[in-house]
Order: sequence, then structure tokens, then C-alpha cells
Amino acid sequence: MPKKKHQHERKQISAAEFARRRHELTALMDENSIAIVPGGTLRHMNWDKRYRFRQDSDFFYLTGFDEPDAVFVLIPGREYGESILFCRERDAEVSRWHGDITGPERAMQLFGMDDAFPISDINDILPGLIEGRTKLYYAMGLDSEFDSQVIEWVRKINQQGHLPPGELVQLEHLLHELRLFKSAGEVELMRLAAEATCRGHCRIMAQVVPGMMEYEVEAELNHEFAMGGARWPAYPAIVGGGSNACVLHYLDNNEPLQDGDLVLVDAGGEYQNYACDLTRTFPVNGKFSETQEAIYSIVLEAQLAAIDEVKPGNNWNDPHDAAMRKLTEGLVSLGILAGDVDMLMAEEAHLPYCTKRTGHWLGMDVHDVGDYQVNGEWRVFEPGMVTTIEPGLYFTDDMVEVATRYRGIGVRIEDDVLVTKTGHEVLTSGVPKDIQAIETMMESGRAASG
Ligand SMILES: [Mn+2]
Repeated sequence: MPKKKHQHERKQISAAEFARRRHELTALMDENSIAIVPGGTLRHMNWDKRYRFRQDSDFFYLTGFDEPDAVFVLIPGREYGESILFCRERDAEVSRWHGDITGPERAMQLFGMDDAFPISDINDILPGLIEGRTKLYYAMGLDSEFDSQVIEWVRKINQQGHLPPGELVQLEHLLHELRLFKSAGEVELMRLAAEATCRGHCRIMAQVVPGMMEYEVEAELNHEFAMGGARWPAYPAIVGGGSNACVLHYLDNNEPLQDGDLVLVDAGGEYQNYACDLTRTFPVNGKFSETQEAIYSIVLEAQLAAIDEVKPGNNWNDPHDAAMRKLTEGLVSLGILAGDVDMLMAEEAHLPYCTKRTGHWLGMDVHDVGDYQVNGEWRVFEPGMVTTIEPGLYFTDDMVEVATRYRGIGVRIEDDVLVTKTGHEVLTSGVPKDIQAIETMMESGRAASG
């Protein structure tokens, strides 16, 4: 394998873009209002071991600040500045164990905040900032601990005889509408996430052989993601050999891959908090059987038909409809369904074999934010949106109504698709999905390893 150049330069969202996002949110908020956005906290795995810290996506979107125990406050039109950050104070002893802490003073310069205070002072300072505002924007119901803190601050204002906000508004609606549309800078990071992810999937296609453990495939993926700058996976990888592919959220990844089975790999890297979500299904021994080829071809046709429907003006359900039509036609051709395709579509006869929606928004979260319907109608595609397209067919071992040869086969093919002005761009085209191209890549991998 050729030596890979090490990546020293890491792309990231510019300070100007973070400021622009705060400005855009300010413009959507009412006059005389305040928004409170808590950041993520450290979580324990067991005893004194912690999970790695991953910042809350809403908080990061507005601040770019990547430390735990911070709260962002936005007050449009505030005389002493609109953007306020509460964060941990610098502490030599804590830093000795856990690394550098930015601290309020430096946060102002580095993250473009107008004001910054120690998080330990929040109970004293924040009620005074809330006081007198008529509207409070906050995402109630996501974190019960923080919810009760917000209620406590409001109660404190009341107790002191001052006027608390009369209206509590869910912040997500405004913020998630902004997050749904990806800027050029965001698309660039998503491209880098996709690039690293595609390299990972190509790597394993060239390496998988019968007997390899599912978690070994996962390890190879994670290696390549990190080497491409996507240091962490965007979600736990699904590596399912044989009928494990039919378990939609299979995470055990602890069985050996069998000669003659397919393996379904759903894995993506995260680059600077932007996700890639990619699935390929391929034969463990490098060659599709006739039965596997028949099922795979149906799913691929459905996926290509769905991707074709991703363009401005079409709505979010159009790709799903196109995919379901192809899958239904395919199920008839396999003899699993019988009857008129339109009738079968109306009855949703495909549902036992294809239990997922065809896609979801993608961005800082794998299942990203943004409404799928507006006023009861499917959302219309607009440039800057990114959706996955991931139809599949799954025949579990116990489906006695389907021919024995189809049972225990699960196939999903997933790509990430950006809506452009003129149509779409597949961000994850760097890994093969045609049968011929997959077999060629697998064969060359085997030849190279002797
Ligand atoms: Mn997905």
C-alpha cells in the first residue's frame, strides 16, 4: 500500500462564518428577547473513565467553542454586546491533568464573543440578563437537568419582584432551519468527511476475506477515517455479515464473515463535527452469487432512481416514492410479491422487506435536524440541503413466505446527496457500487496481498 501523505492542515469553519450564523439567528428572533443554548457535558462510561467529549451540535454551530460546561446566550440589541459565553475558568491544576482551558478572557478574542463570564457565576449573572426580556428562546425537554436550572433562574427573577419573560419559545425551530441549509464552508467539510469515509470503504473492499471478524472490518475503517482527518466515526459502525445485515441497527460486530455471505457495512467518519453516512454491501468472497446479484441489482436500481429525484423543486418524498416503486417491481420479479405494481404500492406491500425510510437529512448530526414537512406538505428540495439515499431489502431467516434462497440476505446501498442549483451532487461517489466495479476492486485487493 502506498504511503499516505500526512494531513497537517485541518479545514474548519471560519470565525466569520460563526459570527454570520449568530447574526442570522438574531435576525430571526423577536426584539427584546434572549436565547439560551447550553453546550455538552462530560459523561462517564464507568468509574472514573469518561467518554470522549463531543460538543452539542446546536451550541457548536453558533460558537465553534469545543469545551464542556459552557452556555451560550444571545441577546439581540443588547447594549454591551449580543453574544455572551459562560465557560470554565483557567485552572493550572485541572490543566495539568486534562489539558488547556480557554477561559472567559481568551474566549472573547478567540471566538468573537462580546462578553464572557466564568460558568461558576452563571446563577448570579444570567437571571439579570433574562430579566425584562419578553421572550425566552430555549430548547426545553432535551436535558431535564438544564431545564430545571432555566426554570430556577426564571423563578428567581419572579421572587425578586421583577418581570420574567412572558413567553417561552422552542429555539430549535429557528436554529434548525438555519442548520438545514449548508454553506460552502460546511459542504467543504462534508466533502472531506466523505473523502475519508470513501477511502475507508475502498480499503475494506480490498481486504475482506472469509474468516475476518466483523470488528476487524470496523477497525480498518476507523484507521482509514482517522488517517483522512476524520478522527472519529460519526456513529457506531454497522458491520453485518449474512443475516446480521437484516438487523437494522446491528452493533455487535463480533462474528466471523462467512464464505458465500454478503457483508453490509454502514459506517462514516466525522470531520470537524460534520458527518458522512455511507453503506455498501458486498460479497465476503469477492463474487456475488446469482441470487445475491438479483437482490443487489434491485436495490441499486432503486437507489439510482431515488438519487435522480433529488433536485430543486422536487419534494422530500419523491426519492422515497421512486425507490419504493423500483423495490416493489423487483419484489414482483423475484416472485415475492404478486399483482399490479400500483396496487401493491398503494398497499405498501413492500414494507415487510424494506422497513426504513429512504433517507434523512445529514450534517453536524447523522440524522440531522430540519423539518421534513412544512404546513403538512413534504418539504421541497432547495440548494444546500444534504440528504442520504439508502434503500434496502432485508429478508430475515424466519420469512417463510419467501423462497429459501433469499432468506438471510440484507442489502442496503447508501450515499450522501447534496442538492445543487441545477440538480444534485453525490458526495460519496468515491467508492464503487456497481457489481462489476465492486468485484474488480475486491479482486485487485486480493491480488495485491498475494
Ligand atoms: Mn443513514
